[in-house]
Amino acid sequence: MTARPAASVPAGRRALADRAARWFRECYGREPEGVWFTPGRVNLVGEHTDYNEGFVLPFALGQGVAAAAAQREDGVLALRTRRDPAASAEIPLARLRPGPGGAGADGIPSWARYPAGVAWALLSAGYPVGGVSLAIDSCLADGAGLSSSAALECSVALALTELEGAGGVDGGGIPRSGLAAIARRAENEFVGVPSGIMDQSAALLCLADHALLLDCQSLEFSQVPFAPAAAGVRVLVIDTRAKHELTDGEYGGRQTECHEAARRLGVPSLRWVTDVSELAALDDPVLTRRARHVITDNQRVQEVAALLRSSGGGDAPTLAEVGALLTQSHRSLRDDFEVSWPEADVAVDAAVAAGALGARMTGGGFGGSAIALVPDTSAAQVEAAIQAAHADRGWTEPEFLTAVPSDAAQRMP
Ligand code: GAF
Repeated sequence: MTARPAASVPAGRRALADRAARWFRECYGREPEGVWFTPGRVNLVGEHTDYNEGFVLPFALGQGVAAAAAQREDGVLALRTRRDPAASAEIPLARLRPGPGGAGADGIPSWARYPAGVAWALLSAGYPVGGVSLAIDSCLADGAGLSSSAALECSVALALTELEGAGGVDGGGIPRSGLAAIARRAENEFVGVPSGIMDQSAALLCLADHALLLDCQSLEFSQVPFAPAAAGVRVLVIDTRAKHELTDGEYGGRQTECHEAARRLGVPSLRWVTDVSELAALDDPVLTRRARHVITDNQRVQEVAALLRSSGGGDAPTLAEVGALLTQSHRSLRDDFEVSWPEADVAVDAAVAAGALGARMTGGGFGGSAIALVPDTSAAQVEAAIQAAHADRGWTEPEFLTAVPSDAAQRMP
């Protein structure tokens, strides 16, 4: 199934795109040829399952990253970000290659490795890329675990492919799922972050009022109706303000453990294990816990998707069942996979005690955001309870955002 973003443009996207175009004019003294917007994502359920060839169920946010771009004649990739105007880069395309250890081109700011990696991955896959000036702007907090890196990669990937012609992406040149794989390759091989395929797929394939059910083995996907607002329920995103970084080794460590568990079980990946009783064959307690999380979260993805489908996007009783599964997922990530962090654990407990239908960390873990499924009537008390629980511990005040399931990346009309 292909995903086509709707033609309408929400006001927040328009405002960000206009700001990115102004930033482009300030940087380069000319008009951009186009602006591409890519959303961040929330993963509803199915965490650390993507690199185990399992299932995920993310949806796209209204918030994201915009890239304003225009071609240039000198074969240079010029990069500017409004977040950090001093951290600019000008890289001759002919000199792009992954550095030792996957660090990317020497001497370029760390944020610029993502767009540079995308240009390198497109060239490596045989697609033409000419000189381009890019001006980036964002309304997503960095390090909040909402996939700002994938949003940056995918905005740049769309800009480079569409400026180069050859059909671009929505003109039929490269399928969106193929572009997701290229953006992931940029992150894995050029930047050196060993992420799975979920975030880039969400950025490029999601539909408004739906979550994306993605089989990370076959890469087949389908759209699952998810419209909690119709039932008076919201997805509250809690940025715990504990910064999330995938480069710090813990994320890669979990991958190694999962691959080792699969090897000892004699299967190509943990996707092939569907019953926790099969884990009796593992004699290592840590590997058993890691594998149990992956197996049970794959099951929870299927259960949540079935519940949402059967209720046409989630009525109130169904969302209560979904909420219970989200809280189970959090416990599994906390106790079996051990990737949650204190601020998320406290936020989840406080949210559920104050009336949330369920809550869990979202994304890679070790910092970032949690989500809570909250009836509108309890929203104020849930936010207040989380705020108070954090204040009692002397932690930075969390930030809240209501997540609206939104369309994937688009060229701004
Ligand atoms: C990060 C990664 F980038 C994803 O690929 C995924 O593994 C996620 O952590 C955990 O589910 O967002």
